Amino acid sequence: MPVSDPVPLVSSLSDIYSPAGVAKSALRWDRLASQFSKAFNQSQPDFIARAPGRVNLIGEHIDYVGFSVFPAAIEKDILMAVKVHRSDDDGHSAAEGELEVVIKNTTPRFEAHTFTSGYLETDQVGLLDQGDQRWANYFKVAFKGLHSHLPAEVLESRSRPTRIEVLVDGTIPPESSLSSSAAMTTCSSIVILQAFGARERIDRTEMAEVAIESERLVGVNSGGMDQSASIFSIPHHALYISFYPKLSVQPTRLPTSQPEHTFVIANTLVVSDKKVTGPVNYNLRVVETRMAARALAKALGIESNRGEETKTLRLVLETFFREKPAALEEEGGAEVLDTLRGYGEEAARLRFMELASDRLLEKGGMTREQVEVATGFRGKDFDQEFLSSFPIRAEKFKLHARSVHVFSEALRVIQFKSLCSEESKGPSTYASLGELMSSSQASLRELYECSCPELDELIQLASDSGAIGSRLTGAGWGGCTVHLVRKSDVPEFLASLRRGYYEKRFPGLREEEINDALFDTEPAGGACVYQV
Ligand code: NG1
Ligand code: MG
Repeated sequence: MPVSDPVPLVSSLSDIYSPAGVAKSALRWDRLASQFSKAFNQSQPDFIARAPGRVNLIGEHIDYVGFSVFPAAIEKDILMAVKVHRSDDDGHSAAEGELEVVIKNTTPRFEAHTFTSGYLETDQVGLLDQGDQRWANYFKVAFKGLHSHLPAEVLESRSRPTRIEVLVDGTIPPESSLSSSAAMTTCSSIVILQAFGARERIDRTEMAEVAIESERLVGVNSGGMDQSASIFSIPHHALYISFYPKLSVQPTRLPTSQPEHTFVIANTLVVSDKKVTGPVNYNLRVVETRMAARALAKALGIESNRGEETKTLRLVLETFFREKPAALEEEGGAEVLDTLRGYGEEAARLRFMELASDRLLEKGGMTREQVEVATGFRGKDFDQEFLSSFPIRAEKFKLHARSVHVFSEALRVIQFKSLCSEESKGPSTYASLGELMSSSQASLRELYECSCPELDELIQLASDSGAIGSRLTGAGWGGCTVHLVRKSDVPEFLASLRRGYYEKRFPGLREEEINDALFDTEPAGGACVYQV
């Protein structure tokens, strides 16, 4: 399937759910349509849109640096049942020249929210603060982001929507690193495109780019993995998503589509809300990688070390090898050339940069003054360069550790994908995949410092219970873990995690809550619209 097509209408639920999930999902879709009638004056929805969450298999904290990642969509998703009222039909008209959006949720704790917007400007669509209506922000940012991409004749048309009614039903646990937020943004985007009759006019790449930009409006300086995964996924495939030189997606059939192995997701049930903790974790990491990029460029003697070309670690790599095309062979050393023989040029360059970071960047925490010296950005320049886009709070910055993680993780993604693409896979392939997952985890814990005691405990327990490889998935500091497990071992594996983690730490948990936190997964299809 060419992945740049407009979002397709699906013909059957089996196109988007694994066989085991279809019956259950069909029930849920029907129930949502009748819940919609209750919520909105006995009317029927016109369509249901869907966007899935994702599990990232490998490639953590490198999307915002510009390196490729390897996620897969999961069956858990956001559904939105939608009815669109237009100026030339019923009496539901908002004030002249205004669109009204009413958005409700099947989960009572997410309060209903209504907002209005002009058709030609979105100024009145303010962002909400904290509170029980905060979840609706994602719809608003999607609307704001897409607005300038909607064709003028659509916005000015007599049949433009005057009121959009939305009922949201989500099965992705919020703030658990399975990307509920990106699924909200993505699903909202499809709803808006469909409501304005613009779905065929924006291809999926543009949609993903807009969704990525939009989601930053909630205050997290995120990369583009989650929205892309939600938009492009196809069943049984992981996606090799590249951001450089531009967004591109390569579906890769997973080894788990052969019967012997599967991925299991286990949620620590520790909630990690980046919108609250961003200044001391996620957004701070983004800034540390930017500082590392400037410092590394300077240490490598890159001429233009203050321009756009060295803004991220990805760009430092590109610029360095553009200026010194022979560096791999001349200064690479045996380790680098070894990587080159196994995985090609890109992998060898990553290894080169990992070793260069290790050699050239100062180890341990650096004060602002030290970072000023290392990067050459001082005083106001420093504020402008590192502190102006998102607020952060830190006494010390760790450039060496973050940079070594980024380059080594980017290399592991290439190795992982290459193993998945191998024609014949034997036990040693799975062992290698597992090792890559485990070294990713070690790097995230020790160098990126985004694990937490519960993640470590669950991962240790998984390894003792027979997982071939285990790691945290998503941003970390809580949320979920992912494990590669032999299918025949799954029942015992689940039982062991249940006993050793959930029953111990959360004794009151109900059966369905445990099943919601601990489950095996097969990659599901991506975002779509389903005409009711
Ligand atoms: P999660 O954990 O799903 O919020 C976040 C970012 C990704 C990526 C990962 C770490 C958002 C929306 N997503 O994912 O872009 O950077 O962390 O690899 O913030
Ligand atoms: Mg998120």
